[in-house]
Amino acid sequence: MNCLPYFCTGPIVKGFGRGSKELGCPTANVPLEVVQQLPDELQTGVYFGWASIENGDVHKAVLSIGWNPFYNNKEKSMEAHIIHKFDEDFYGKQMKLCICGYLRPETNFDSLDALKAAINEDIKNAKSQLDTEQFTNYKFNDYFKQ
Ligand code: ADP
Ligand code: RBF
Ligand code: MG
Repeated sequence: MNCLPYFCTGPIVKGFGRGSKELGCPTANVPLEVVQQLPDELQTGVYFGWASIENGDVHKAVLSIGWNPFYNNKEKSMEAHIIHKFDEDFYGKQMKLCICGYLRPETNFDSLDALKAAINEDIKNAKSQLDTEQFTNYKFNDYFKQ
């Protein structure tokens, strides 16, 4: 995809409240306006990249962009699971993202367990991709500096 890496930012809003956190996979959601500004070439699907909160440390992340076929959402959404253990929630804070690469299309699953397993696989793939020379340098991009 020509538009990658793609840098964007937005405040963190309440998501669908489906208990992603309870699944061990909290996802920081951004407002619809931010989703609507994504370039058309950025097809829906699961991505890996880098993320920071309020210009803090830059962490690895997996992102889901689209309509979540498993839940049949009406609105397009973008949510990021940051691969880091935070001590508290950060609703309202500013998230910066560098979307680096595409992992797979969004799919429907037979069960929540199957979705969870796919997400765990995504996290594994994201970690190893972001450790490669092609993607590791974006962590230090000026975009993440104030
Ligand atoms: P919601 O439906 O409101 O998005 P989630 O269950 O997806 O709720 O939890 C998301 C919230 O959890 C985020 O907005 C953020 O404040 C918090 N959070 C804590 N740790 C993380 C993390 N590692 N990645 C993403 N969000 C996290
Ligand atoms: N939702 C889907 O319906 N299909 C998917 O393939 C899918 N993949 C995801 C991959 C990642 C890495 C993440 C963080 C979320 C994904 N989601 C997907 C969104 C998921 O349904 C949403 O985070 C729920 O809130 C989880 O309970
Ligand atoms: Mg969420």
